[in-house]
Amino acid sequence: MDNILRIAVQKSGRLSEDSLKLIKECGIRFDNGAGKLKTAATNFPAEFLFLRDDDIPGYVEDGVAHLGIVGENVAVETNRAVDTVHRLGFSKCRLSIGILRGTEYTGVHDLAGKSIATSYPRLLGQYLADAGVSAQIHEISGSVEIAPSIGLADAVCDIVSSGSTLLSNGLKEVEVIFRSEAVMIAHQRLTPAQQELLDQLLFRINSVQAAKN
Ligand code: PRT
Ligand code: ZN
Repeated sequence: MDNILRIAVQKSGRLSEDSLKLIKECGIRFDNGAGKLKTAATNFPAEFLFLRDDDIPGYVEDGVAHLGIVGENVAVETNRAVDTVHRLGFSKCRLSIGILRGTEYTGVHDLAGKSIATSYPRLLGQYLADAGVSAQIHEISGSVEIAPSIGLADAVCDIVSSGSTLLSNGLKEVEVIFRSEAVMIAHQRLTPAQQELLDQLLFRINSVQAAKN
């Protein structure tokens, strides 16, 4: 299995469609029959694994997958030993702090002593440490935006795209702490044959991206 690239992509979610589109634009053909967890390319030595996005960095670190496509937010938060080899330009979003709309806010120091609900404790913790602010991080895995209105936390730190989720939960965005897009991550100990295949793939991705600009 030395001369095949195993590429992990999100099974179903906001990254899936654009990830598969990019692969197709690179001229790589495969059959992604509904519900399949693994499929082989028919005209390139690659296999695709369809996984939850949160699991992809760990698989790439372990070498179960050689490459993966994930949001940079997930790549950084999971803190796995992988290399980011390319920025892909889709699934752009930001990780932001939001507070209840009626609350006065003059700057990040207003968060001192407050509790902030998030699924991104590492990124938030780093941001607060850099800002010299001591706040309580309340880790929750989903429906983060509801936390302030039900009294679970004073603020949230979550992914924002259009801003409509914040708005509909009575929140306002007060700090952007991280800007993200989809990235390609790679295992750190590829064989020379796999590295050669990765170079070929990156060459094709660059050509696809150049044609769009
Ligand atoms: O099932 P699996 O674990 O694989 O997927 P998931 O549900 O964890 O992730 P998914 O598919 O929601 O998102 C995958 C990646 O897409 C994220 O890691 C981000 O890099 C990127 N992305 C881009 C987004 C958004 N835009 C986005 N809007 N991820 C999440 N959101 C959510 C956000 O959490 C919030 O609830 O959408 C809401 C905010 O959207 P707006 O438009 O109302 O601001
Ligand atoms: Zn996920």
